[in-house]
Amino acid sequence: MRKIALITGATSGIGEATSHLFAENGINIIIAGRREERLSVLKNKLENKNVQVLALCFDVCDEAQVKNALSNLPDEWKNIDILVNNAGLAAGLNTIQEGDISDWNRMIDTNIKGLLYVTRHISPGMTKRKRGHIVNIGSIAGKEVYANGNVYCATKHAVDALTKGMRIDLLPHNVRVTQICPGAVETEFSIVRFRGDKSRADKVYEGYENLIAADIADCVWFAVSRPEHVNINDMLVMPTAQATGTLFNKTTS
Ligand code: NDP
Ligand code: 8X3
Repeated sequence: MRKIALITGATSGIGEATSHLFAENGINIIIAGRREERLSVLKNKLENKNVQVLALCFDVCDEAQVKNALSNLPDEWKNIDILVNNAGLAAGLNTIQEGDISDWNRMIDTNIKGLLYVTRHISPGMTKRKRGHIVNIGSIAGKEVYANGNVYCATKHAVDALTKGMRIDLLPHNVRVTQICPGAVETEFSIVRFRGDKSRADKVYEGYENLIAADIADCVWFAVSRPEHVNINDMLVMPTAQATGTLFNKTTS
């Protein structure tokens, strides 16, 4: 029987690339995000790869929406084998003393509380069935802290801690828990961070070869396709030209 995966943040970047790779490997997928039109286009593309797709439009920050979407799944979609907690964002890049409190709330609500809400609704099915795999998308920002990254880094450090906590709590239930921590991946991430300022976003990726979303999708697929007795705990995946959150080997400045 085909496995079922739920991928949050499937409308763009890493989540979208992971959805394609899962479909190519015969996984039926629940794709989730807030942008309905994108979900519908992606659903069609994935169905052309001969898998079943369910599109769920909800905001991970809104616990009522998460509950409504995930507690009313059709029977054939209830037994989720793989949860990829990918939805996330950075908002702004500011010192703590100049930080925008609404940016802080968005990052905390999405990257921490959203991940928790989705996990809380999906993990009981996994513990009941005594199988499942949760993959959290962390970041280099969850391993170190860089200037002006304060709250985003804190949210990704929280993902790091939650991944470890989940692994301990789910241990008796045979549920695997993995964290994938990317360095710089060119997606819509920086466009969102800089509120649609595309030229500022483009500069983040200038002068070196950044990762692309498919590189991270490969890592997610590697983790979930290991034999059942193997758990990939944590993968920190950087561009060859990036050593730390902020140190790059750039050919141009
Ligand atoms: P994108 O901006 O391209 O994609 C982010 C995805 O998250 C979108 O599909 C978006 O969908 C979804 N999302 C954001 N907020 C919400 C919300 N409130 N409810 C539901 N879905 C939401 O960025 P990436 O693909 O790069 O980001 C994916 C993950 O990877 C994030 O957790 C990010 O922190 C992490 N990451 C990214 C790195 C990078 O350099 N790009 C490096 C390290 C980690 P929609 O807008 O339709 O809701
Ligand atoms: C996204 C990468 O370097 O902006 O998590 O923190 S970074």
